[in-house]
Amino acid sequence: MSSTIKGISQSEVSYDGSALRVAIVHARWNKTVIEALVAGAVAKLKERGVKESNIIIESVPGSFELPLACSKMISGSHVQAGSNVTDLLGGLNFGGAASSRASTPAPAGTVPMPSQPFDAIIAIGVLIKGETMHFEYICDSVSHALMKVQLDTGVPVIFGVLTALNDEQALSRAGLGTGANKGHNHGEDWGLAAVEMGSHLRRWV
Ligand code: DLZ
Repeated sequence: MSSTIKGISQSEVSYDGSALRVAIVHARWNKTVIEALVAGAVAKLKERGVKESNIIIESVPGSFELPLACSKMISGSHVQAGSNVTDLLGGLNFGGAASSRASTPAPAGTVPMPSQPFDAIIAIGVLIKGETMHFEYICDSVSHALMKVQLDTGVPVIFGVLTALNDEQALSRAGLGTGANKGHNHGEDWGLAAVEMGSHLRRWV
C-alpha cells in the first residue's frame, strides 16, 4: 500500500505517440541527475510510440537558458533539425536512450526543408539551492517564463525543472536516491505528459 496520497493518477487512455514530434531541451548543471531525467523521458516517449527520429534533444548551459531555447526551438521547428540548431553539448550519457541530437549545421546557402512542428517540448533542468538567493530568482523566473512560452506559442511546454533544496531531494526525484529514498524518476512522467498533451493539442486545434 502506498504511504502517500501524492502523485499523478495514470490516465485511462494510453496515448499513441507514433505521429508526434517531441523536443527535449535540457540544462547541463547537475549532470548526473539530468542524465537520468532525460533518459527517463526518452524511455517513456519511445514506450508510447514516438519514433527515435522524432525526438530531438538539445542542451543549454543552465536552467535560466531553458525558456529562450524552448521559444526558439518552437519557432524554428518548421525547419529541419540540424539545419538551424547546433548541439551545445554532446557527451551526456542517456543510457543508450539518446535520440536525434541536432548537431550538424547545414552547409552555408542550404535552403531549410519544411518539417513537422513540435507537438510538445520538455524543458529539463535541475536547480539545487545554494547559500544565496540565486536559486529563488532562477526558479521563479524560469517557471514563469516557461509558462509564458507555452501560452504564447500554443505548444505544450512540459515543466521538467526540479527545484530541490538539497542534493538528496534532486537525486530521489530522478530515482537515484539510496535505500528508502530511491525515489521515482520524474523524467518518465514528463515523457508521458508530453505524449498526452501533444495528443490533446492535435484534437483541440
Ligand atoms: C549559476 C547557476 C547556479 C549557481 N546553479 C544552477 C543550478 O543549480 N542549476 C542550473 O540549471 N543552473 C544553475 N546555474 C546556471 C544558470 O542557470 C545560468 O546558466 C547562468 O546564470 C548563466 O545565465
